[in-house]
Amino acid sequence: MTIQLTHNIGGVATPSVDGRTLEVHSPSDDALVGVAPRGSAADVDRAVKAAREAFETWSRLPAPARGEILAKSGRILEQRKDEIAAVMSREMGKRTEEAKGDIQEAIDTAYYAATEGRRLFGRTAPSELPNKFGMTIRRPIGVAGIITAWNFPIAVPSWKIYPALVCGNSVVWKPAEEAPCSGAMFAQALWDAGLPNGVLNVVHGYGEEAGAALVAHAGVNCLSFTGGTEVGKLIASEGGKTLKHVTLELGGKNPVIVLPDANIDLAVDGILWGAFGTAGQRCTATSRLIAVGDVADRLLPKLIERANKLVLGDPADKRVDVGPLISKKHRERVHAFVEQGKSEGGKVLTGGAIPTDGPLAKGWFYPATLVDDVKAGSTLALKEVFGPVLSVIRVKSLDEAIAVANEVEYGLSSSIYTADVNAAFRAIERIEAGITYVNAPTIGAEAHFPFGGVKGTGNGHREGGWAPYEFFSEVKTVYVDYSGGLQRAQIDNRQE
Ligand code: UN1
Repeated sequence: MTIQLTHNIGGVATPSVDGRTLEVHSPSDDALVGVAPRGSAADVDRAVKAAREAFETWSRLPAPARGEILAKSGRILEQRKDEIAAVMSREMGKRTEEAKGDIQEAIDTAYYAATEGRRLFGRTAPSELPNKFGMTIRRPIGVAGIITAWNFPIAVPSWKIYPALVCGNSVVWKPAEEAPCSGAMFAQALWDAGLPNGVLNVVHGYGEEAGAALVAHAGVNCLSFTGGTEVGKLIASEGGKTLKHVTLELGGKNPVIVLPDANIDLAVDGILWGAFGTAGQRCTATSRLIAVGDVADRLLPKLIERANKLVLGDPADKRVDVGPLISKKHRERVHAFVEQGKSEGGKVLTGGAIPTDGPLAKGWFYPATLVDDVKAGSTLALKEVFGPVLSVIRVKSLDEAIAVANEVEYGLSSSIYTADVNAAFRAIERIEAGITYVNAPTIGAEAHFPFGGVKGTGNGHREGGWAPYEFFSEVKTVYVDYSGGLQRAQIDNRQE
Protein backbone atom coordinates (compact mmCIF):
# COMPACT_ATOMS: atom_id res chain seq x y z
CA MET A 1 0.00 0.00 0.00
CA THR A 2 1.36 3.38 -0.98
CA ILE A 3 1.77 5.86 1.87
CA GLN A 4 0.10 9.21 1.11
CA LEU A 5 1.73 12.10 2.91
CA THR A 6 0.69 15.69 3.41
CA HIS A 7 2.45 18.74 4.78
CA ASN A 8 1.42 19.60 8.30
CA ILE A 9 1.03 23.34 8.76
CA GLY A 10 -0.44 24.75 11.94
CA GLY A 11 -1.72 21.28 12.79
CA VAL A 12 -3.59 20.93 9.49
CA ALA A 13 -2.78 18.16 7.01
CA THR A 14 -2.48 19.94 3.71
CA PRO A 15 -1.31 19.35 0.12
CA SER A 16 1.08 21.74 -1.63
CA VAL A 17 -0.41 25.09 -2.65
CA ASP A 18 0.35 24.23 -6.29
CA GLY A 19 -0.81 20.61 -5.91
CA ARG A 20 2.53 19.09 -6.95
CA THR A 21 3.81 15.83 -5.46
CA LEU A 22 6.96 13.71 -5.39
CA GLU A 23 7.34 9.93 -5.33
CA VAL A 24 9.36 7.84 -2.89
CA HIS A 25 10.71 4.57 -4.31
CA SER A 26 12.34 1.78 -2.35
CA PRO A 27 16.04 1.44 -3.13
CA SER A 28 15.64 -2.33 -2.62
CA ASP A 29 13.40 -2.95 -5.65
CA ASP A 30 12.35 0.48 -6.96
CA ALA A 31 8.69 -0.12 -5.87
CA LEU A 32 6.59 2.94 -5.06
CA VAL A 33 6.50 3.37 -1.27
CA GLY A 34 4.94 6.78 -0.84
CA VAL A 35 3.76 10.01 -2.40
CA ALA A 36 4.58 13.28 -0.66
CA PRO A 37 3.61 16.84 -1.47
CA ARG A 38 6.37 18.77 -3.23
CA GLY A 39 6.56 21.96 -1.22
CA SER A 40 7.50 25.34 -2.61
CA ALA A 41 8.11 28.82 -1.20
CA ALA A 42 4.34 29.33 -0.78
CA ASP A 43 4.04 26.29 1.51
CA VAL A 44 7.11 27.30 3.48
CA ASP A 45 5.72 30.78 3.95
CA ARG A 46 2.48 29.40 5.40
CA ALA A 47 4.43 27.07 7.68
CA VAL A 48 6.67 29.88 8.98
CA LYS A 49 3.61 32.03 9.72
CA ALA A 50 2.01 29.15 11.63
CA ALA A 51 5.25 28.58 13.55
CA ARG A 52 5.56 32.25 14.41
CA GLU A 53 2.01 32.34 15.77
CA ALA A 54 2.50 29.16 17.81
CA PHE A 55 5.79 30.52 19.19
CA GLU A 56 3.90 33.13 21.20
CA THR A 57 2.28 30.57 23.51
CA TRP A 58 4.82 27.73 23.26
CA SER A 59 7.72 29.94 24.33
CA ARG A 60 5.76 30.99 27.45
CA LEU A 61 4.99 27.44 28.56
CA PRO A 62 7.43 26.55 31.36
CA ALA A 63 10.34 24.52 29.95
CA PRO A 64 9.67 21.50 32.26
CA ALA A 65 6.11 21.34 30.84
CA ARG A 66 7.51 21.45 27.31
CA GLY A 67 9.84 18.62 28.36
CA GLU A 68 6.92 16.46 29.49
CA ILE A 69 5.48 16.47 25.97
CA LEU A 70 8.86 15.43 24.60
CA ALA A 71 9.13 12.57 27.09
CA LYS A 72 5.67 11.38 26.06
CA SER A 73 6.71 11.39 22.41
CA GLY A 74 9.66 9.18 23.40
CA ARG A 75 7.27 6.69 24.98
CA ILE A 76 5.13 6.72 21.82
CA LEU A 77 8.20 6.05 19.67
CA GLU A 78 9.02 3.08 21.91
CA GLN A 79 5.56 1.64 21.29
CA ARG A 80 5.73 2.23 17.53
CA LYS A 81 9.38 1.27 17.03
CA ASP A 82 8.78 -1.90 14.95
CA GLU A 83 6.16 -0.30 12.75
CA ILE A 84 8.30 2.78 12.03
CA ALA A 85 11.44 0.68 11.46
CA ALA A 86 9.63 -1.33 8.77
CA VAL A 87 8.70 1.85 6.89
CA MET A 88 12.19 3.33 7.30
CA SER A 89 13.85 0.19 6.05
CA ARG A 90 11.53 0.04 3.05
CA GLU A 91 11.88 3.66 2.01
CA MET A 92 15.63 4.17 2.46
CA GLY A 93 17.15 0.70 2.63
CA LYS A 94 18.55 0.57 6.15
CA ARG A 95 18.53 -2.92 7.75
CA THR A 96 15.62 -3.33 10.18
CA GLU A 97 17.93 -3.75 13.18
CA GLU A 98 19.72 -0.53 12.24
CA ALA A 99 16.42 1.26 11.64
CA LYS A 100 15.44 0.33 15.21
CA GLY A 101 18.78 1.76 16.37
CA ASP A 102 17.99 4.97 14.50
CA ILE A 103 14.66 5.26 16.34
CA GLN A 104 16.28 4.32 19.66
CA GLU A 105 18.69 7.24 19.22
CA ALA A 106 15.66 9.53 18.95
CA ILE A 107 14.08 7.95 22.04
CA ASP A 108 17.31 8.52 24.00
CA THR A 109 17.37 12.11 22.75
CA ALA A 110 13.72 12.63 23.74
CA TYR A 111 14.39 11.60 27.33
CA TYR A 112 17.57 13.68 27.55
CA ALA A 113 15.85 16.75 26.08
CA ALA A 114 12.83 16.27 28.34
CA THR A 115 14.94 16.57 31.47
CA GLU A 116 16.94 19.44 29.99
CA GLY A 117 13.71 21.40 30.43
CA ARG A 118 14.50 21.23 34.16
CA ARG A 119 18.04 22.54 33.63
CA LEU A 120 18.58 25.09 30.81
CA PHE A 121 21.06 26.55 33.25
CA GLY A 122 22.06 30.16 33.49
CA ARG A 123 24.97 31.39 35.61
CA THR A 124 25.51 33.86 38.39
CA ALA A 125 28.72 35.69 39.15
CA PRO A 126 29.55 38.30 41.77
CA SER A 127 29.04 41.88 40.68
CA GLU A 128 31.99 44.25 40.91
CA LEU A 129 29.69 46.69 42.75
CA PRO A 130 28.03 46.27 46.17
CA ASN A 131 24.32 45.51 46.38
CA LYS A 132 24.17 44.43 42.80
CA PHE A 133 23.40 41.01 41.41
CA GLY A 134 24.43 39.54 38.05
CA MET A 135 23.08 36.46 36.27
CA THR A 136 22.32 34.99 32.86
CA ILE A 137 19.11 33.38 31.70
CA ARG A 138 18.33 31.58 28.44
CA ARG A 139 15.63 32.69 26.03
CA PRO A 140 14.24 30.96 22.93
CA ILE A 141 15.29 32.36 19.56
CA GLY A 142 12.05 32.08 17.59
CA VAL A 143 11.41 29.88 14.55
CA ALA A 144 13.96 27.16 13.80
CA GLY A 145 14.28 25.91 10.21
CA ILE A 146 15.47 22.32 10.15
CA ILE A 147 16.67 20.45 7.04
CA THR A 148 17.84 16.85 7.36
CA ALA A 149 19.34 14.00 5.33
CA TRP A 150 17.84 10.61 4.43
CA ASN A 151 20.46 8.34 6.03
CA PHE A 152 19.23 8.89 9.60
CA PRO A 153 15.59 9.83 8.95
CA ILE A 154 14.67 10.05 12.65
CA ALA A 155 17.80 10.11 14.82
CA VAL A 156 19.36 13.18 13.24
CA PRO A 157 16.12 15.21 13.09
CA SER A 158 15.57 14.33 16.76
CA TRP A 159 18.97 15.82 17.66
CA LYS A 160 17.73 19.12 16.31
CA ILE A 161 13.96 19.17 16.86
CA TYR A 162 13.92 18.09 20.52
CA PRO A 163 16.48 20.65 21.73
CA ALA A 164 14.86 23.38 19.60
CA LEU A 165 11.46 22.62 21.15
CA VAL A 166 12.50 22.31 24.78
CA CYS A 167 14.29 25.66 24.47
CA GLY A 168 10.92 27.16 23.52
CA ASN A 169 11.34 27.60 19.77
CA SER A 170 8.81 26.55 17.17
CA VAL A 171 9.99 24.56 14.17
CA VAL A 172 9.53 24.20 10.43
CA TRP A 173 11.11 20.93 9.34
CA LYS A 174 11.85 19.75 5.83
CA PRO A 175 12.62 16.03 6.03
CA ALA A 176 14.72 14.44 3.28
CA GLU A 177 12.70 13.80 0.14
CA GLU A 178 14.09 10.22 0.04
CA ALA A 179 12.79 9.33 3.52
CA PRO A 180 9.73 11.44 4.29
CA CYS A 181 7.47 8.55 5.39
CA SER A 182 9.39 7.55 8.51
CA GLY A 183 10.09 11.23 9.12
CA ALA A 184 6.36 11.90 9.17
CA MET A 185 5.90 9.08 11.71
CA PHE A 186 8.43 10.78 13.99
CA ALA A 187 6.55 14.07 13.78
CA GLN A 188 3.26 12.23 14.43
CA ALA A 189 4.66 10.92 17.73
CA LEU A 190 5.17 14.53 18.86
CA TRP A 191 1.70 15.63 17.79
CA ASP A 192 0.14 12.58 19.46
CA ALA A 193 2.07 13.45 22.62
CA GLY A 194 0.19 16.74 22.76
CA LEU A 195 2.49 19.20 21.01
CA PRO A 196 0.23 22.19 20.28
CA ASN A 197 -0.66 22.97 16.66
CA GLY A 198 1.93 24.97 14.73
CA VAL A 199 4.81 24.28 17.12
CA LEU A 200 6.23 21.68 14.73
CA ASN A 201 5.33 22.15 11.06
CA VAL A 202 6.45 19.72 8.38
CA VAL A 203 6.93 20.77 4.77
CA HIS A 204 8.05 18.05 2.37
CA GLY A 205 9.94 18.68 -0.83
CA TYR A 206 13.31 19.15 -2.44
CA GLY A 207 16.25 21.08 -1.05
CA GLU A 208 16.42 23.44 -4.02
CA GLU A 209 12.75 24.39 -3.56
CA ALA A 210 11.29 24.01 -0.07
CA GLY A 211 14.74 23.89 1.56
CA ALA A 212 15.99 27.03 -0.18
CA ALA A 213 12.76 28.87 0.71
CA LEU A 214 13.24 27.99 4.38
CA VAL A 215 16.85 29.18 4.31
CA ALA A 216 15.89 32.50 2.72
CA HIS A 217 12.71 33.20 4.77
CA ALA A 218 13.02 36.32 6.90
CA GLY A 219 10.71 34.82 9.55
CA VAL A 220 13.13 31.99 10.32
CA ASN A 221 15.66 32.85 13.03
CA CYS A 222 17.97 29.87 13.06
CA LEU A 223 18.83 26.98 10.77
CA SER A 224 20.09 23.51 11.49
CA PHE A 225 21.24 21.40 8.56
CA THR A 226 22.71 17.93 8.07
CA GLY A 227 23.90 17.05 4.58
CA GLY A 228 26.64 17.69 2.06
CA THR A 229 29.45 20.21 2.51
CA GLU A 230 28.71 22.20 -0.66
CA VAL A 231 25.03 22.67 0.28
CA GLY A 232 26.13 23.52 3.82
CA LYS A 233 28.31 26.36 2.55
CA LEU A 234 25.41 27.67 0.48
CA ILE A 235 23.09 27.55 3.50
CA ALA A 236 25.61 29.40 5.67
CA SER A 237 26.02 32.18 3.12
CA GLU A 238 22.32 32.46 2.20
CA GLY A 239 21.24 32.28 5.84
CA GLY A 240 23.85 34.91 6.70
CA LYS A 241 22.02 37.44 4.55
CA THR A 242 19.24 37.58 7.16
CA LEU A 243 21.66 36.97 10.08
CA LYS A 244 20.26 33.57 10.92
CA HIS A 245 22.19 31.47 13.36
CA VAL A 246 23.33 28.41 11.44
CA THR A 247 24.52 24.99 12.61
CA LEU A 248 25.89 22.56 10.04
CA GLU A 249 26.66 18.85 10.18
CA LEU A 250 28.42 17.96 6.94
CA GLY A 251 30.65 15.35 5.33
CA GLY A 252 33.28 12.99 6.68
CA LYS A 253 36.19 10.89 5.46
CA ASN A 254 36.76 8.97 8.62
CA PRO A 255 40.01 7.11 9.22
CA VAL A 256 40.80 4.09 11.32
CA ILE A 257 44.48 3.78 12.20
CA VAL A 258 45.66 0.28 13.05
CA LEU A 259 49.03 -0.14 14.74
CA PRO A 260 51.03 -3.39 14.61
CA ASP A 261 50.35 -4.08 18.30
CA ALA A 262 46.56 -3.95 17.88
CA ASN A 263 44.22 -6.82 18.67
CA ILE A 264 43.70 -7.87 15.04
CA ASP A 265 40.40 -9.69 15.46
CA LEU A 266 38.92 -6.77 17.36
CA ALA A 267 40.11 -4.39 14.64
CA VAL A 268 38.58 -6.59 11.93
CA ASP A 269 35.19 -6.55 13.71
CA GLY A 270 35.32 -2.78 14.14
CA ILE A 271 36.46 -2.02 10.61
CA LEU A 272 33.78 -4.21 9.03
CA TRP A 273 31.01 -2.63 11.09
CA GLY A 274 32.34 0.90 10.61
CA ALA A 275 32.88 0.59 6.86
CA PHE A 276 29.98 -1.59 5.76
CA GLY A 277 27.27 -1.02 8.39
CA THR A 278 24.39 1.01 6.87
CA ALA A 279 26.14 0.20 3.54
CA GLY A 280 28.70 2.88 4.41
CA GLN A 281 26.02 5.55 4.18
CA ARG A 282 26.82 7.34 7.42
CA CYS A 283 28.74 10.54 7.73
CA THR A 284 30.70 8.66 10.40
CA ALA A 285 31.42 5.62 8.19
CA THR A 286 34.96 4.25 8.18
CA SER A 287 36.28 5.23 4.80
CA ARG A 288 40.04 4.89 5.20
CA LEU A 289 42.04 2.12 6.81
CA ILE A 290 45.46 3.55 7.61
CA ALA A 291 47.58 0.48 8.24
CA VAL A 292 50.89 1.04 10.02
CA GLY A 293 54.00 -1.09 9.36
CA ASP A 294 53.39 -4.77 8.64
CA VAL A 295 49.90 -4.85 10.15
CA ALA A 296 48.20 -4.86 6.72
CA ASP A 297 49.64 -8.30 5.96
CA ARG A 298 47.95 -9.76 9.02
CA LEU A 299 44.80 -7.67 8.82
CA LEU A 300 43.84 -7.77 5.15
CA PRO A 301 43.46 -11.56 4.67
CA LYS A 302 40.98 -11.63 7.57
CA LEU A 303 39.16 -8.53 6.33
CA ILE A 304 38.84 -9.92 2.79
CA GLU A 305 37.54 -13.23 4.08
CA ARG A 306 34.93 -11.57 6.29
CA ALA A 307 33.93 -8.94 3.70
CA ASN A 308 33.36 -11.70 1.14
CA LYS A 309 30.93 -13.35 3.53
CA LEU A 310 28.78 -10.25 4.02
CA VAL A 311 25.33 -10.89 2.58
CA LEU A 312 23.96 -8.22 0.30
CA GLY A 313 20.19 -7.96 -0.07
CA ASP A 314 16.76 -7.04 1.25
CA PRO A 315 17.33 -4.93 4.38
CA ALA A 316 14.23 -6.44 6.01
CA ASP A 317 15.76 -9.93 5.79
CA LYS A 318 17.53 -10.79 9.08
CA ARG A 319 20.27 -12.75 7.26
CA VAL A 320 21.33 -9.68 5.30
CA ASP A 321 24.38 -7.62 6.35
CA VAL A 322 24.43 -4.89 3.70
CA GLY A 323 21.35 -3.21 2.19
CA PRO A 324 21.10 -1.12 -0.97
CA LEU A 325 22.45 2.34 -1.69
CA ILE A 326 19.88 5.11 -1.71
CA SER A 327 19.52 5.56 -5.49
CA LYS A 328 20.75 4.44 -8.87
CA LYS A 329 22.48 7.77 -9.33
CA HIS A 330 24.24 7.47 -5.98
CA ARG A 331 25.39 3.94 -6.84
CA GLU A 332 26.88 5.25 -10.08
CA ARG A 333 28.77 7.85 -8.10
CA VAL A 334 30.09 5.26 -5.64
CA HIS A 335 31.15 2.95 -8.47
CA ALA A 336 32.84 5.84 -10.31
CA PHE A 337 34.97 6.46 -7.20
CA VAL A 338 36.11 2.83 -7.21
CA GLU A 339 36.97 3.04 -10.93
CA GLN A 340 38.85 6.28 -10.30
CA GLY A 341 40.73 4.58 -7.44
CA LYS A 342 41.78 1.78 -9.80
CA SER A 343 42.99 4.27 -12.39
CA GLU A 344 45.10 5.91 -9.70
CA GLY A 345 46.83 2.64 -8.81
CA GLY A 346 44.41 1.15 -6.25
CA LYS A 347 43.89 -2.65 -6.23
CA VAL A 348 40.36 -3.95 -5.63
CA LEU A 349 40.71 -6.83 -3.16
CA THR A 350 37.01 -7.64 -2.99
CA GLY A 351 33.75 -6.15 -4.33
CA GLY A 352 33.89 -3.32 -6.84
CA ALA A 353 31.26 -4.66 -9.27
CA ILE A 354 27.55 -3.82 -9.62
CA PRO A 355 25.44 -6.99 -9.18
CA THR A 356 23.45 -7.79 -12.31
CA ASP A 357 21.69 -11.09 -11.48
CA GLY A 358 18.64 -12.18 -9.49
CA PRO A 359 16.73 -10.00 -7.03
CA LEU A 360 19.79 -7.80 -6.47
CA ALA A 361 19.46 -6.50 -10.04
CA LYS A 362 16.16 -4.83 -9.07
CA GLY A 363 17.68 -2.51 -6.46
CA TRP A 364 20.67 -0.24 -6.01
CA PHE A 365 22.99 -2.76 -4.39
CA TYR A 366 26.75 -2.46 -4.17
CA PRO A 367 29.02 -5.01 -2.49
CA ALA A 368 31.41 -4.39 0.38
CA THR A 369 34.52 -3.19 -1.43
CA LEU A 370 38.14 -3.06 -0.27
CA VAL A 371 40.67 -1.12 -2.28
CA ASP A 372 44.32 -1.63 -1.35
CA ASP A 373 47.35 0.51 -2.20
CA VAL A 374 45.36 3.72 -2.24
CA LYS A 375 47.92 6.51 -2.29
CA ALA A 376 47.74 9.36 0.20
CA GLY A 377 46.53 12.44 -1.67
CA SER A 378 44.67 10.46 -4.37
CA THR A 379 40.92 10.87 -5.07
CA LEU A 380 39.83 7.80 -3.12
CA ALA A 381 42.01 8.88 -0.20
CA LEU A 382 40.42 12.32 -0.04
CA LYS A 383 36.80 12.34 -1.25
CA GLU A 384 33.71 11.29 0.69
CA VAL A 385 32.24 8.21 -1.04
CA PHE A 386 29.20 7.54 1.20
CA GLY A 387 29.08 3.88 0.27
CA PRO A 388 30.55 0.50 1.27
CA VAL A 389 34.05 1.28 0.02
CA LEU A 390 37.11 1.09 2.25
CA SER A 391 40.43 2.49 1.04
CA VAL A 392 43.57 0.94 2.47
CA ILE A 393 46.48 3.35 2.85
CA ARG A 394 49.75 1.82 4.01
CA VAL A 395 52.11 3.94 6.09
CA LYS A 396 55.34 3.39 8.04
CA SER A 397 54.73 5.07 11.40
CA LEU A 398 52.14 6.53 13.75
CA ASP A 399 53.32 10.04 12.83
CA GLU A 400 52.75 9.32 9.15
CA ALA A 401 49.37 7.75 9.96
CA ILE A 402 48.25 10.89 11.78
CA ALA A 403 49.47 13.11 8.94
CA VAL A 404 47.47 11.02 6.45
CA ALA A 405 44.43 11.02 8.76
CA ASN A 406 44.59 14.83 8.76
CA GLU A 407 45.18 15.37 5.04
CA VAL A 408 41.45 15.51 4.17
CA GLU A 409 39.15 18.52 4.15
CA TYR A 410 36.83 16.89 6.72
CA GLY A 411 37.14 16.04 10.41
CA LEU A 412 34.17 14.17 11.85
CA SER A 413 35.00 10.76 13.32
CA SER A 414 38.22 8.78 13.67
CA SER A 415 39.53 5.69 15.36
CA ILE A 416 42.75 4.01 16.45
CA TYR A 417 43.35 0.36 17.29
CA THR A 418 46.37 -0.17 19.52
CA ALA A 419 47.40 -1.68 22.85
CA ASP A 420 49.81 1.22 23.48
CA VAL A 421 48.27 3.86 25.71
CA ASN A 422 50.90 6.43 24.68
CA ALA A 423 50.09 5.98 21.01
CA ALA A 424 46.36 6.22 21.75
CA PHE A 425 46.75 9.51 23.59
CA ARG A 426 48.99 10.94 20.88
CA ALA A 427 46.26 10.14 18.37
CA ILE A 428 43.53 11.60 20.60
CA GLU A 429 45.50 14.83 20.86
CA ARG A 430 46.58 15.18 17.23
CA ILE A 431 43.86 13.78 14.97
CA GLU A 432 41.83 16.66 13.55
CA ALA A 433 38.31 15.37 14.21
CA GLY A 434 35.30 16.00 16.42
CA ILE A 435 35.28 12.38 17.62
CA THR A 436 38.08 9.85 18.25
CA TYR A 437 37.41 6.27 19.28
CA VAL A 438 40.07 4.03 20.82
CA ASN A 439 39.69 0.33 20.03
CA ALA A 440 36.17 0.92 18.67
CA PRO A 441 34.75 1.72 15.21
CA THR A 442 34.16 5.24 13.86
CA ILE A 443 30.37 4.82 14.05
CA GLY A 444 28.09 4.51 17.03
CA ALA A 445 28.03 7.89 18.72
CA GLU A 446 25.81 8.00 21.82
CA ALA A 447 22.97 10.52 22.08
CA HIS A 448 24.18 12.18 25.29
CA PHE A 449 27.66 13.17 24.02
CA PRO A 450 28.44 16.08 21.70
CA PHE A 451 28.53 15.07 18.03
CA GLY A 452 30.10 17.03 15.20
CA GLY A 453 33.29 17.80 13.44
CA VAL A 454 36.04 20.23 12.55
CA LYS A 455 37.22 21.73 9.25
CA GLY A 456 34.82 21.01 6.31
CA THR A 457 32.53 18.94 8.54
CA GLY A 458 30.83 21.89 10.15
CA ASN A 459 30.91 25.42 11.44
CA GLY A 460 31.92 24.85 15.03
CA HIS A 461 28.67 23.73 16.64
CA ARG A 462 27.90 20.36 18.15
CA GLU A 463 24.71 18.33 18.34
CA GLY A 464 24.00 15.67 20.95
CA GLY A 465 24.39 15.81 24.70
CA TRP A 466 24.38 19.22 26.33
CA ALA A 467 25.71 21.14 23.31
CA PRO A 468 22.63 21.97 21.17
CA TYR A 469 20.80 23.80 23.97
CA GLU A 470 23.37 26.55 23.67
CA PHE A 471 22.65 26.86 19.97
CA PHE A 472 18.87 26.84 20.25
CA SER A 473 18.67 29.54 22.92
CA GLU A 474 20.13 32.96 23.48
CA VAL A 475 21.77 34.25 26.60
CA LYS A 476 20.38 37.28 28.33
CA THR A 477 22.52 38.94 30.99
CA VAL A 478 20.52 40.39 33.85
CA TYR A 479 21.81 42.95 36.39
CA VAL A 480 19.74 43.78 39.45
CA ASP A 481 20.95 46.80 41.37
CA TYR A 482 19.43 46.86 44.86
CA SER A 483 21.62 49.68 46.25
CA GLY A 484 18.97 52.31 45.69
CA GLY A 485 21.48 54.65 44.06
CA LEU A 486 23.26 55.07 40.76
CA GLN A 487 26.35 52.87 40.68
CA ARG A 488 28.65 53.24 37.70
CA ALA A 489 30.61 50.15 36.69
CA GLN A 490 34.30 50.68 35.96
CA ILE A 491 34.11 54.14 37.62
CA ASP A 492 32.53 54.19 41.10
CA ASN A 493 34.49 51.18 42.31
CA ARG A 494 37.85 52.83 41.47
CA GLN A 495 39.49 55.25 43.89
CA GLU A 496 42.13 57.25 42.06
C1 UN1 B 1 25.12 10.42 10.46
O1 UN1 B 1 25.69 9.57 9.75
O2 UN1 B 1 24.63 11.45 9.94
O3 UN1 B 1 27.58 7.68 15.22
C2 UN1 B 1 24.90 10.27 11.91
C3 UN1 B 1 26.82 7.22 14.38
C4 UN1 B 1 25.33 7.48 14.51
C5 UN1 B 1 24.97 8.79 13.90
C6 UN1 B 1 25.41 8.98 12.49
N1 UN1 B 1 24.98 7.45 15.91
O4 UN1 B 1 27.23 6.57 13.43
